[in-house]
Amino acid sequence: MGILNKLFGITECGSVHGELVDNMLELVHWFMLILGVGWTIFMVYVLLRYNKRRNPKASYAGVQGHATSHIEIGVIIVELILLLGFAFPLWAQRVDDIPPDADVQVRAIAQQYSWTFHYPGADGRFGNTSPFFYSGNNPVGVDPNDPNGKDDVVASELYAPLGKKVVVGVTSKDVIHNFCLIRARVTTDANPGSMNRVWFIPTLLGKSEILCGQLCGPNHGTMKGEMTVVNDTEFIAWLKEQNTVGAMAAAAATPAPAPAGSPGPTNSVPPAEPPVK
Ligand SMILES: [Cu+2]
Repeated sequence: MGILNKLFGITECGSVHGELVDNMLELVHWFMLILGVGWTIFMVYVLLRYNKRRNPKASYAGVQGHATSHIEIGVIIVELILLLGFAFPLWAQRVDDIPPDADVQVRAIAQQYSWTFHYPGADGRFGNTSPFFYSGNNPVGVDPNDPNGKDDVVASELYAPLGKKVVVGVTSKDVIHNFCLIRARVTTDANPGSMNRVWFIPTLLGKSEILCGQLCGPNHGTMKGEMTVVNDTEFIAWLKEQNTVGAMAAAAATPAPAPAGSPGPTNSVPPAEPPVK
């Protein structure tokens, strides 16, 4: 990691492409540092050189040379190269060049103020989803009549296998949020009614934070999720332990008796919503 990135306390990078993001960040910080120091020196020089005592009479002609214009044009050229040469292509690779052979497909569904994750399950196919199907027992809005959706996995955490291509589809149930995975150096808005996709290859095992990167309401600051990167076998084992859409629907249809020793009746589960045509 570059000196300035380290100085500013940037989170350790945990994705393959993240090095490129960090390099650009380091470069931009150096560029801004040079500009900031340069302009500060120039300002101090102007204050001393053109003070009232040394220049009792104002110059009506002003600056005659073109040095500052040349510096300005130079700065614009460097900024254009940074933006068009590095930033745009890097971003396009994350959001446009989605690999068709992704190892893991997952959807991150934002709501005030939490994240829910939706995996396609053993068949590798997501069930059809619609905002009309969102309910307490169907937090990812899978069509209850779609057979592809029965084995879909619902989780409150994001798990990802190390070194694999992970594609995250991001959407929202209510307002605009932002899926911000700092360690993996990816972020994209969560907009209701659309699915923004972004992808990465995790390179660091362990847990890291998922933040909401858009001011989405009074408790925006508490809207945190967690990503855990594990090895392949642990990932498959974890996936098997999670709730499925089919199991949640079945549990809702037949309320289980209260477990022995439980403190009285629990909150009743509302009946499933009728399918919307
Ligand atoms: Cu949010």
